[in-house]
Amino acid sequence: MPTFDDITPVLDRLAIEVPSWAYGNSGTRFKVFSTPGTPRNPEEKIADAAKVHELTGLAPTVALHIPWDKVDDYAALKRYANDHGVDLGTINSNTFQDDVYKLGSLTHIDPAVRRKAIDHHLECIEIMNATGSRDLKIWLADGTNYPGQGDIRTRQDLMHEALQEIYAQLADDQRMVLEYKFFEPAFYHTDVPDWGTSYAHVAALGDKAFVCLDTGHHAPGTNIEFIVAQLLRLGKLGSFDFNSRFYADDDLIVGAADPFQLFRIMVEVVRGGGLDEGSGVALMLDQCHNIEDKVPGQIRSVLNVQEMTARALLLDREALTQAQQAGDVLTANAIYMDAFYTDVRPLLAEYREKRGLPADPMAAYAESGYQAKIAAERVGGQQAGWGA
Ligand code: PSV
Ligand code: MN
Ligand code: MN
Repeated sequence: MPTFDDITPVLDRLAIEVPSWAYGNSGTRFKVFSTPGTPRNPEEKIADAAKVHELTGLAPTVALHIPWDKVDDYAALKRYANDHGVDLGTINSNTFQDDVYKLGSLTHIDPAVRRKAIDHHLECIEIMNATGSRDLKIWLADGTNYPGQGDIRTRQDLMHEALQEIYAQLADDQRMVLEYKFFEPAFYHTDVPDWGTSYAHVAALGDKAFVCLDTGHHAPGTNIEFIVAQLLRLGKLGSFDFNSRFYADDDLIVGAADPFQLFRIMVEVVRGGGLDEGSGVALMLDQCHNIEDKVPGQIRSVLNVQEMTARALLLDREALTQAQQAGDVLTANAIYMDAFYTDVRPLLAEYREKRGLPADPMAAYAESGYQAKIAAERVGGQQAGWGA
């Protein structure tokens, strides 16, 4: 089994991007509860994200969502982030909140609507040029509710054309990541419902297009780590949206519902080179904190990813391969489970202290007074965007 010292170089480069929208108020269609101290603008979301990074060393970048995070001067926003010790990351497009997109955006039958949706993505690329962001992330709410409502096949063709136009505007060092989701808000069919559809589109686009895997976007019981292994094998896993779910797209804290699943995913990420130096696999969170405080919710999340990554790195691969090759089912499974059951928390606490970070970032946050400070300073915080 590797020692903790063996795995620290990989832990040192672990970076988890946090989403700006995790710091805003969010909820369900029943109620959006507001939390004292909720950011009122993109700068305050970035300041909160910077606090997460300051206490964990794990979250150096913040993803923006346009137009939720629209500002006049993106270069200035980048400077603001840098002054706070973080950087701006992925730019997320949004073609799901405008009335005009009721029947689709990049797949809409009306060319004028498709034009508007394409132009929005071109504007996102302009923003990426100003922020220095590498990735444009596209999640489409496009789909239909009733059989016969739209021509599924035509919509695929329209989407391909639209994605091609957007892709053509990417600079050499920029990428597109296309996210899939099996249902919601459309209930009959979704235009990018699964990894295979996303893969087919990004493969047709070219080398700068990849799949984004959101862990909450699969049917219950789906073997997500298999998809991870396959996409890494194909060289097309661009990024993760981490969160956890009990039922649908719950967007709960990653590792909260099923830590073993997170471990299994990280084992495949490690196996497929996703944590190697220069790997193109971006680890991001896509979460909402409906009832818990948002900053410590994000701290908990990045720590959960770190913890399961450490356990995955401790897997004794040599012994595992031997057992697999010998057809020794139970020994192979025991080796796998040994890594999962290894309590790395004390070692991680020590590891953090050695790097000048708090041993317990959750406790450090509670003691920092930050929550009380933002609650006093910020009145009338923003909703994350859902239903806003
Ligand atoms: C909607 O399901 C969603 O959660 C997608 O996962 C996107 O990544 C996110 O919203 C932000 O657009
Ligand atoms: Mn997502
Ligand atoms: Mn989602």
